[in-house]
Amino acid sequence: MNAPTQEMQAQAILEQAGLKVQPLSWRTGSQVDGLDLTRSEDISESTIEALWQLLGERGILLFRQQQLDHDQHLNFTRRFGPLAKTGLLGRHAPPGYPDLFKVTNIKTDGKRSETENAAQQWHSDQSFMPVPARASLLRCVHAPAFGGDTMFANMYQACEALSDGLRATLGSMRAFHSLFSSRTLAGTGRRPFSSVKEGELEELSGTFHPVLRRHEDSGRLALYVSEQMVDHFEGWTVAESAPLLDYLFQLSARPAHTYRHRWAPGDIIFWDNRCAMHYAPIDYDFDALDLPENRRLMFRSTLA
Ligand SMILES: O=C(O)CCC(=O)C(=O)O
Ligand SMILES: [Fe+2]
Repeated sequence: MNAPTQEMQAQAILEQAGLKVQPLSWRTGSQVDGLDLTRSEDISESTIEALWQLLGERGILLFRQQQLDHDQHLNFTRRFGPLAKTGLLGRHAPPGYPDLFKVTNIKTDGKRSETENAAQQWHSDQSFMPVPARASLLRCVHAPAFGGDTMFANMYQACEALSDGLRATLGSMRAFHSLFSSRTLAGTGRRPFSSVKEGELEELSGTFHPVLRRHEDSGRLALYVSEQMVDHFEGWTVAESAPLLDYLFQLSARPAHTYRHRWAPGDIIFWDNRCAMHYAPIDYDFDALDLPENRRLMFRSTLA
């Protein structure tokens, strides 16, 4: 079945259930209105399946004006499957909720937050693990008065934009994903998790994944390399890989392949890590984090 058909089918099921579905951009993202996520147990199985199917086509789903607490956030997430192990992110969980990841720039006792810049480069969550997270749900509690956006890239579109020749070549290649790739260090000058201790590094030692991956639900091919995690192809040196990787990163981040979200408290974005990447540009005054108008507070749940 081709993509538009699956997408239209999912959308029709949601509309029959009384929901409104609107595209966020031409190819990426849909806003779904009419659901009350505080009562996710009341959402029918067919609606959950259609949401999942639409997510696999559109890469992200946006729900607005949802005032969820942590339990409601996790209950909604669990409707789609088991939660991912948080691993190292567990240290950034709110008290009593080990399955949530707190992303904030709010200081604690005058100390800067380790997650203030959690998405400093394009990435797909947990791609450095042998079995990465399928999807993530990020809920906005506070957003800066301006900026604090998150960008999403449609990796199906990136794959479709390749020539047949390059797509065929990439189809037989694998790339090495690691949280401490030389690109991360070069791009930002610092490790994303500065407090990682010896012994925890094993979890982060990295792994190979195919450069093109077939999405298990949609059946479509997506490009699967990211600036934050990938610095070389299997059997290639970092220097040899760099030009082709640079090309692929630039291709995937083309404006026509992306959607940029301006957050409002109550927004929840559900993204599919198998076909979308994300990145949070620092587009507000990062030197004035003490100002209330710069406060950013989000919580993420993650599907295994
Ligand atoms: O801060 C953001 O907008 C995204 C953070 C992030 O990468 C994540 O929660 O996975
Ligand atoms: Fe992320």
